[in-house]
Amino acid sequence: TVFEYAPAPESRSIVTLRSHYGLFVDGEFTDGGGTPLKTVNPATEEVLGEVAVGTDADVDRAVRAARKAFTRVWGPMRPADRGKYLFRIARLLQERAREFAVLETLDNGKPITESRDVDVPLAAAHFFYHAGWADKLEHAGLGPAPRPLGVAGQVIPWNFPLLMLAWKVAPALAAGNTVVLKPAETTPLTALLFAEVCQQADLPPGVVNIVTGAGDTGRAVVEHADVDKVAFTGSTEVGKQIARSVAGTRKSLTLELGGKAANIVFDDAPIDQAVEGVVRGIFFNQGHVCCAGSRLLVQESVHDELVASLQRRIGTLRVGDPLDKNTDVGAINSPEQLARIRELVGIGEAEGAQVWQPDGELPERGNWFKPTVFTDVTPAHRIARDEVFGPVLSVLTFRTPDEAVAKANNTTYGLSAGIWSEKGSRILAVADQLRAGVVWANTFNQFDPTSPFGGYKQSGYGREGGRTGLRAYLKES
Ligand code: TXE
Repeated sequence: TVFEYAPAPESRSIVTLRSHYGLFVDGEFTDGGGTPLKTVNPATEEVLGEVAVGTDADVDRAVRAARKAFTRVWGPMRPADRGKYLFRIARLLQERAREFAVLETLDNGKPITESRDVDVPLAAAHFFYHAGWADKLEHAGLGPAPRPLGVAGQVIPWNFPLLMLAWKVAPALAAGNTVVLKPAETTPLTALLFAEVCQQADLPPGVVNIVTGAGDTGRAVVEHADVDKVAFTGSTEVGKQIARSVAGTRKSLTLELGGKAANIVFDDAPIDQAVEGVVRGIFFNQGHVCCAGSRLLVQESVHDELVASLQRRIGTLRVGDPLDKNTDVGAINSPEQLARIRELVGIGEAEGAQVWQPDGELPERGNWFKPTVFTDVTPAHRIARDEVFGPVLSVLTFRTPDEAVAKANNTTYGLSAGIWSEKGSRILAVADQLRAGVVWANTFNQFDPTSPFGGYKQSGYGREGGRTGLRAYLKES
């Protein structure tokens, strides 16, 4: 299909790294007032480049550029013309797919097969999908004359840098808004390459502004008085701070926060297929996934068989060089994240769960963590409750469907869940009772721009993707 246009990346020589990267404001790359940050390849510890840091004044410049573009150009533009720009961006993402994939892998540490086959094609798919919406919003059942909100301030994390940008920017632009986006401090490079794509597409200056920096820059975006809408994906802790700071303003807010998903395997599930799904559910992207299947709930009668097959399969996973096409598990994105994973794993051992890791050496340089499985886990253990955001699976058991549902819902989060069973009626009955924004059946971690994604409880509020996702960027009248 058209989205599968992504030739195999050869090597990092396809990307040209710069020693210094600027902010993208009003259609141009400019310097930032803060002390620049270094962005590092987590697999080698090599410094990839120095990146400008946006101050409050830089964020203000970006918001003013976005406001001007909204008022004068993007807002008044014919919706069909906005759609053409989105199509152009989508095509350029496909044409430059290799470059985006290699750059994403260098900056983030994820396996090249994932950035090549998942992140980049899905980012392009998001722009294609939303390009189609631009001139059809009045037919979307969102009220008689849906209008854009204005300037969107968007803050994104480091686990899917380009894809999270696409989830935020594509619907905002399709609905007629302009944006100021702050990428995560450890993974700014594909957002800056995206800025080049905006220039290449002749997108009017100020429609998309990218302001790099850390939490202070993010806070400046969120708190800017002339921002109409805030969209955030990141930690629950920062999400709560943002909700507090936005409360009492006229801004609208969507939050996509953490998760602790249950992957429920019934005794009638095809075991081999379930093992693949459980492995994909937790080790995809090193487990740096908000909807990762980090709690395996397995029916007691098949526990031993499933855990044994799981361990055999994990033993075949290759951990290492993210640019190698045979790699299954790449590098942990930052030393800070590695420290968080180590701490929680240490707590898991101290609390009495049994830890298992496959044999094999990890590379000496860089941030690495072996695929890890905890058994003998109880619902009270921290590793059963806290988001690890790493390649760490906790295995719990259940006897009846009711017990599975109760344990799956026994979490402060509610982003996703998985069910493995041959029985359709059981899948439907259990799915109905799970308090999770997405429930997968006999599969896991499937994404599509047409499907709304978002959470219950402390996983946040609002949805991204599909018709529902557009609501977050429209005044419905
Ligand atoms: O997140 P932060 P961190 C979870 C995961 C992980 C933990 C910490 O459990 O271990 O969070 O990760 C910007 N105002 N998730 O510290 O700090 C920041 O610069 C505005 C789950 O990286 O939330 C970055 O761009 N912005 C999650 C973004 O917020 C602020 C993905 C996310 O960083 C800010 C990431 C502030 N006060 C982590 N402080 C998911 N849902 O997928 C920071 N930022």
